Amino acid sequence: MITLHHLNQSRSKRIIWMLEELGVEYQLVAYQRDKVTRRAPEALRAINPLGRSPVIEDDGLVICESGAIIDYLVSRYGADTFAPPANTPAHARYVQWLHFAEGTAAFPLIALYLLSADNSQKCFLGGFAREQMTDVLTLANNELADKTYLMGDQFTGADVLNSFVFEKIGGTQGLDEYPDLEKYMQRILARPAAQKAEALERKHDAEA
Ligand SMILES: N[C@@H](CCC(=O)N[C@@H](CS)C(=O)NCC(=O)O)C(=O)O
Repeated sequence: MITLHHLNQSRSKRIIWMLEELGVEYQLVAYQRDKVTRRAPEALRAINPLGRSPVIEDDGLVICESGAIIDYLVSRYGADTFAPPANTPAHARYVQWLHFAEGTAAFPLIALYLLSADNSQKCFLGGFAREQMTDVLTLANNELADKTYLMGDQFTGADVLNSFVFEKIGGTQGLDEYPDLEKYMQRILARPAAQKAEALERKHDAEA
C-alpha cells in the first residue's frame, strides 16, 4: 500500500488530492509544523533527509518532490486517465506544466510568503517576486481563456500540481484580475477528490 508522509499546511494536500482522484488505497502519516519556526519535525528526516513533505513510499520505493510524486502516481496508476498519451506533443506540454508548478510558479509565492513573515515586502526581492507572480498568473489566465483544464478537455496531474500556487494566491490577494484562472480554480476545487483532500488536510492539521 502507498504511504503518504503528510505535513500540515503544506504542498502535500495535492498528493492527497491525486491519490483520491486515482482511487488507490493509501495510508497517511501526519506530521505537524513547529508553530514558531514553521519547520517540519525531525522525525520526517528519517524518510526524507531534507525533512520535507510530501514524501511517498510505494513497494519500498521512496519518492520526494511533488512533481515527481504526481508523475509517478499518474504513470503507474492512471496514465490513461490523468495524462495525455505518452510520446505525443500533448504529453510534452503536460510535462512542461508539471515542471512549471515547482520550477517556476512556486518561487515568487514562497518569496512573498517569507517576506510577509518578516514584514519586509518593500525590498528588491519583494518587487521582483511580485512581478514574477504577475507573469505566472497572466500566463495561466491566458492559457485558460479557451480551455476547461490546462491540457484542454482532459483534467490531468498538471492541474493538481499547479493548484497550490493559484489556491494560495487566491486566498491572499484574490484572483479577480485573472477571471479565467479564477473560474478554473472554482471548477477544479469543486471536484469531489479536491474536497476530500481539503477535508483530510483540515482533519490532520492540529493548528486549525
Ligand atoms: N519542491 C518540493 C518542496 C518541498 C517543501 O519544501 N515542502 C515544505 C512544505 S510545503 C516542507 O516540508 N517544509 C518543512 C521544512 O522546510 O522544514 C516539493 O514540491 O515537494
